[in-house]
Amino acid sequence: MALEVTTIASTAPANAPEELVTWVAGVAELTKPDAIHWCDGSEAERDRLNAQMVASGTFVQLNPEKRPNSYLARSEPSDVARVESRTFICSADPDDAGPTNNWADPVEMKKTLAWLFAGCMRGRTMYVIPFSMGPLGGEISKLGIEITDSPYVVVNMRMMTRIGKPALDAIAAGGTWVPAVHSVGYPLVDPDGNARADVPWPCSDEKYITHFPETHEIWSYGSGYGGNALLGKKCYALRIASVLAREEGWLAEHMLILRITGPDGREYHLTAAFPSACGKTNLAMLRPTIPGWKVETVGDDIAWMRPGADGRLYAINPEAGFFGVAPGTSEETNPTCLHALNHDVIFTNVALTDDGDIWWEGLTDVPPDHLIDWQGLDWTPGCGRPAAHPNSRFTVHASQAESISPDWEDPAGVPIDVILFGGRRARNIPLISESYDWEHGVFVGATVSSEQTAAAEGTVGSLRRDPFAMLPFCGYNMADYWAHWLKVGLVLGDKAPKIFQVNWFRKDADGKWLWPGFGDNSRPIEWALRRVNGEVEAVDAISGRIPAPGDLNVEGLDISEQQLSALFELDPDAWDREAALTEEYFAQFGDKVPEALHQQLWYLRERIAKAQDAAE
Ligand code: O2Y
Ligand code: MN
Repeated sequence: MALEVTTIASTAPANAPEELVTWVAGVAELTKPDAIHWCDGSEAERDRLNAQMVASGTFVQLNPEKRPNSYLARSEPSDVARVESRTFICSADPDDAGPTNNWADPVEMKKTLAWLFAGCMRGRTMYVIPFSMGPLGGEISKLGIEITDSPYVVVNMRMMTRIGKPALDAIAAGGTWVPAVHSVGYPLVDPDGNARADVPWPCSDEKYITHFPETHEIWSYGSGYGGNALLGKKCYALRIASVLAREEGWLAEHMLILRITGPDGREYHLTAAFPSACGKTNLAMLRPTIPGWKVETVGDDIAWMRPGADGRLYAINPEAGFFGVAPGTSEETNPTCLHALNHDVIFTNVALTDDGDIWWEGLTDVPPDHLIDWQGLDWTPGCGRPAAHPNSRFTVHASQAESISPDWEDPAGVPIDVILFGGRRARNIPLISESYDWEHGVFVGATVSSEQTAAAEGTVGSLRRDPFAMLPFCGYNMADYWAHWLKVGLVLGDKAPKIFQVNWFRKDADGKWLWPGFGDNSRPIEWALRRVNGEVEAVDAISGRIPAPGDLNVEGLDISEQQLSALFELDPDAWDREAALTEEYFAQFGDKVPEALHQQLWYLRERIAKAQDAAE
C-alpha cells in the first residue's frame, strides 16, 4: 500500500532539511512506493541489500574463496548500456542543447515524466541516497540526492560515490544539492492493486534519461544499467556539472587523471580525454616501461578542474570507484586493474565459471570448457556467442587499485601540467603532437575524431567526431562549451597546462600497428613532460609541434627508424581533406563556433599549404 505523506516525513533522518523532506515526499506521492529507506551508507546496510538481492535472484554471490564479497548481476538483454538515443537535454531553447544533443521541451518532458513516474514504484522500496561527488567538504566537490527504486543502484552508488550520513550532514549544514530521480519503471502493483512478481533485472522497454540544465535536475526512467541509473556519473558529473562549470567558471571533463613521478622525484599531473574504445582504463593504470618513472591513478574517467589561488588548474576525481569494461582486461593488458578485482566487486553481465568465479573474453587465452554466459545460458567454446557481454562491467572502489595515488582524495585536487586528447586513428594523426597554444589545443580537442570499433555505436571503421570525448556528455551546446574552454584559457594565461594530441593506434600500409601501446605509452608522455620542463626542442609541423629526431625515448624498444618516422608522417594532402571535413563539421554549429576556432582552421590550412609547397 502506498505511503501517507505524514508517514513519508517520519521516515526522514532528524537533520534532513525541510526542503529535502518536502521534495522526497513529493516524489513518493508521485511514485507511490511501499516503503522509504534513507541510505546511511553503512556496511550493515550494504550487506543487507546484497543479501536481499541474492535472495531475489538479482545477484549471484561468487565463490568467497576465489572472489570474496563479490557478486554477479545479469541484466535484461534490452538493458546493457547507456542509450544515447534516449538521453535528452531539456533546455527551454533548443539552441542551448545544440545539434549534438537530443533536445526536448522541458515543459513537455515534465508532463511525460509525470505520467511515467506516476505509481512507478508501487510495491517497491524507494531509496533516498545522499551523495557527494568528490571528497566531502572539498571546494570543488558537490552534493546530490538520488532517489531510486533499485537496490542494485544503491550498492553501486556506494562504491562509485560517497553516500550516506556524511553527505546528508553536509546538506543539512546548508550545502546545495542536485536532485536526481531514478526508477527502473517496473512497478509490482498496478493502479487497481493487482500484484505481479518481481524479476531479477526489472526495467522498462521505454527509457528516458533526462537532464534539465536550467533547474539542474536529473530524471531517469526505465533502465537499471550503468550510466542510465548511477546518476552521479555521466548524468551529474558530466552533463549537469558541465552546465554548473560554465556558470561558475570551471571545467567538468570526461578525463582520467594521473600523477607521474620522474626519476628525479619531480611530480607532474596529467588529464586525458579519450573517446570509447581507446584504452582509457589501461592508461589510467599505466605501468611505464621507462626505468625510473612512476605512474599513479587519481581518476579513471572524470575530472573536475578549477583554477586555484595560485592561478594553476587543479583537478579532482569526483568519483570514488571504477565502473569499467571487463572484456579485454587481463594480466597482459592491465594487471593493475585485474588485481583490483580480487575482492569486493560487483560484476555485471560477465560469465560465471563452474567453480563460482568470473570470466570474460580476453581474460585468459584459453577459455574454460564450460561457463554460464551473461544471459544465464550454458556456454562452451566455439558455441558462437560471447560468454560475457561486450559492455559487461565491474564496479570496484578506487582504493583497491594498487596504482591509486595517496592524494587521490585530496579535496584541493592536483595541479595539472598536461592535458592529452586522444583518438583511434589508423592514419594522419601522429603519435604525439603539442598544441601551439591554448587556442590551438581547444581546436584540437574540438575536432577529435575516432574510428569506431565493434563495441561502439556506428559502423566499424567509420570516423566519429567526439569533441573533448564529450559528445554524449555535454549538457549544453557544444560550441558554447568550446567558447567556455577558451574563456578558462584566458583566466589561466601562462599558467595553463600544455595541451597535446596523442594517437596510439596508427597503422602501416599493411594494417599492422606501428606503436606497441600499453606501458610504452609512457614514452610519448615522457616527451610531453620534458617539453613542460623546457628540456627538449620540438619541430613545428602541420598538426602541432612534434619530437625532434632522437628525442622520443625508444631505448629498449624493438622499433625501426622507418616505423618511427611513419608514426609522425603528415601527408599535407590528407590533412587538406581533413581540414575540409572540419569546415563542414563546424558548419552544423552555425554562428556559435567561436571566431578563435575559425582562426585556428585558417592557421592549420596555412601550415598545410606551406607543407604542400615544400613537397613540390
Ligand atoms: O554503458 C554504460 O552504462 C557505461 S558507460 C561508461 C562507464 C564508465 C566509464 N565511461 C563510460 C563511457 O561511456 O564513457
Ligand atoms: Mn567514460
